[in-house]
Amino acid sequence: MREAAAKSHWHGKGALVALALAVGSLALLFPHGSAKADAPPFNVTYSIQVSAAPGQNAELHHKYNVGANPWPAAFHKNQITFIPPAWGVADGDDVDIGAVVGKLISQATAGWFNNPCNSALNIDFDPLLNCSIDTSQTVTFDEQFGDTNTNNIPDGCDKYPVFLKTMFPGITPRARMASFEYVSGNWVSVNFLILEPDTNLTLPVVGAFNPEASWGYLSMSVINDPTGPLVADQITDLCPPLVTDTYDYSPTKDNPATTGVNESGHAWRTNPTAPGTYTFRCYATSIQDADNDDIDNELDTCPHIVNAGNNPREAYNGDTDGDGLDNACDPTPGTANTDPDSDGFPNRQDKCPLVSDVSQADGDYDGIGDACDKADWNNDGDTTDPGEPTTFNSAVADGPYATTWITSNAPMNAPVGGLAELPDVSDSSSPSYIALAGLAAAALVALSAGAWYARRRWLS
Ligand SMILES: [Ca+2]
Ligand SMILES: [Ca+2]
Ligand SMILES: [Ca+2]
Ligand SMILES: [Ca+2]
Repeated sequence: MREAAAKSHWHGKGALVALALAVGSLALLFPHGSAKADAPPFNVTYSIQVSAAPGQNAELHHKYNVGANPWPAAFHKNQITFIPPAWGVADGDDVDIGAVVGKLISQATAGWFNNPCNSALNIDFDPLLNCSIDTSQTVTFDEQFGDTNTNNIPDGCDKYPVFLKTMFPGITPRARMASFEYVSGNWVSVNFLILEPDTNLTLPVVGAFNPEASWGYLSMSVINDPTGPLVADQITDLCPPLVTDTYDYSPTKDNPATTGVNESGHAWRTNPTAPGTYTFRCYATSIQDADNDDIDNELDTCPHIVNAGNNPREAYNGDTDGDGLDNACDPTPGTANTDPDSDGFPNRQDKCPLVSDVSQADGDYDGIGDACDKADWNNDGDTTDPGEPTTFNSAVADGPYATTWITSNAPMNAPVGGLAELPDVSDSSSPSYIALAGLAAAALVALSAGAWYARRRWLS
């Protein structure tokens, strides 16, 4: 079942950075719109830190956290953060392609080789480069990692990844930041899209997402190619906790790989000129939970059977034979079989553990594969086989999900004596150190387990 998606993204390496402090703001967490009261716990925090005074070029540091306590907690699926419209946000065409504009440092929790989801997985995407937004010149996922024009900038930066056009048809971002890392034998890409305020999107499961212009620029990330085929690999689950630190540098830095070219010195993020209070917003949704047992579909090997006693973080918990398939839907709960349907995807990774589905297709993005996203999983004429749902509505994606909006009212420092006091960014106690705190996030939509944004795709 599920796994696939998310997990993979994270493949790789990395290390996470700890966050700095976030001071000074009030974080509000409130439900919005279609918030689902019965969704599994979804504990998200977000903070943002600005490193300089009004009017200055300044780094933005976003820290996003999907927590583990209380366990169980759902992982996220969609995440969009907003940079207030008063900020200066560079147009990608005004900055050199290949300029170093930031980094993403993450610490996720993974299950490896069908084992429980309890291993730290660190991945750094460093540096993030300013990359082309010319959607008429594209590369495939695989082509991103080449360098056909030998300019020491990956082709996925020189040209626009075609899968982003598939995911966001008709949309040209204001800017794109990307990083390409070779991790444990696999190439991994992350693409951050910065979209103009008021850009309308269609999100998986959620549907239409129409932000107000006053919320500011949308920022979100896409790990690997969510539109590509899933490939069985060693990471079989992703789950909370997840901590990510994303830095938007300003001014830009030189790319040391491009000899003879100095990409430094461009404004990338500029603080508002006026002191005041600015609101950062983060929108996040969780993965769904079809059977309301507080284990989200991506992690629940029995997504249609309540098995709340199973803890997918612990070996043999609710899984007597330890094969990754919970007793609640294991046809042979006392005899281990890590891939009973012989489709190459082990139980914890398989979107349908008991139905062979090499494609792992999941058309409604609910984390349950098409092959078993129905009352009669195996088409044998009855609906009483292990794992088959007792009630089922094929018209909707399975299960409630949590929707969270988090806002952070951030006071920008007032000028001192009529002038903004220059901050000492190495000293967080400096009176002009501006920090904005809040819950939830800055930049990634996609670091998620959801099939749509997070689907894994590795080079073979
Ligand atoms: Ca279940
Ligand atoms: Ca089992
Ligand atoms: Ca299967
Ligand atoms: Ca499905």
